[in-house]
Amino acid sequence: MKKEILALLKRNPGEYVSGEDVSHQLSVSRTAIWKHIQALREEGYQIESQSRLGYRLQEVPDKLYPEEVQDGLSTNIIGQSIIYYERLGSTNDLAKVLAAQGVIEGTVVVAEEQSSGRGRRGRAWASPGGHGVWMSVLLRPKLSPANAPKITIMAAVAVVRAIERVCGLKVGIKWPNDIVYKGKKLAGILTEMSAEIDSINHIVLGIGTNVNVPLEAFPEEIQEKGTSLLIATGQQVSRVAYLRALLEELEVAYVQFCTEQFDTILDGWRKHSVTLGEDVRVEGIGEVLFGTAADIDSQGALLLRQKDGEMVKVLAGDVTLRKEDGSYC
Ligand code: BTX
Repeated sequence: MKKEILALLKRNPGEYVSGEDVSHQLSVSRTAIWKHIQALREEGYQIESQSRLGYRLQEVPDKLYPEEVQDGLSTNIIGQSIIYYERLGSTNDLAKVLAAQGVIEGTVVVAEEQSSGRGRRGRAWASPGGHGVWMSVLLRPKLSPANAPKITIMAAVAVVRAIERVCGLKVGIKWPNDIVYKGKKLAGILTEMSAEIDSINHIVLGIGTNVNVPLEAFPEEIQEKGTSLLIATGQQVSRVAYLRALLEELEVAYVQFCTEQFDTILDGWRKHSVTLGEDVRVEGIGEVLFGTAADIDSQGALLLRQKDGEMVKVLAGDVTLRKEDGSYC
């Protein structure tokens, strides 16, 4: 009922809706309306009330509430169910628990703040409250586990497109999972999988985007290497609009992925890559490789041309680009 009252107020922007009209249209008592209005106010909605005129929605809070994100959301799979928390350890961790409980594909977990946000290989992901979009999506592709790295590639393309859509900023992708702007990290992707030998049970795709994170909200050690849309554009970006765009772009890419149109995704990836053609250092699992990033293959692996001309395939690792002075960053 609270949602319906909010929707009714939104359908009448800038106008008063009388208690009588709400009561009549939604078949609810005036006392109940008042209680729901109070609850909405506690969530941060500014609703004016005038005894003869009724209620008027004045301001929507800057929160990633499901009803805000789903308002106008054009997806069929991703984001049909959104689970919202003010504060959570890690959205990926909760999504995994929910996956085991059998929630529907496309379920999204989002938190204003993460107290133990995770990156790859046990690294931490700074997730200060109210500034970013820290979210995870549950996917159940009917494919073999070998396809999982493609999900990260797919997500990177979706993030870049969503950013461009909401604020016009052209950002780059550094293989495999970094979204960068002027060499600094703007967003990161953590893909985690539960699988049998030959089939994926589920994938939890976690994406952290520094949307309105001011420099001082980053831990000191990240201030040098991290950036945000706010820092890059000098303007606040609507987190709700960004999350909605991200869910929509993810769905477009996911449908392509599931219908074997990965080449289309790869084309998008190549277009935004800041890695291809560069001399790089790749820290893989237990080895460090140097060479030129030649391409990515149809599985999302990086093809590295080493000095002796030999081409090696790298499935996972951290890439740093060679600068003019010979150092890597
Ligand atoms: P990664 O391992 O590629 O990057 C982690 C590294 O990035 C850290 O060691 C640190 O140097 C740097 N870093 C940490 N926080 C930030 C930040 N906010 N901005 C820029 N640089 C940072 C990247 O892993 C994958 C990140 C996924 C995060 C999402 S958020 C929602 C979901 N839940 C969760 O716990 N993780 C994912």
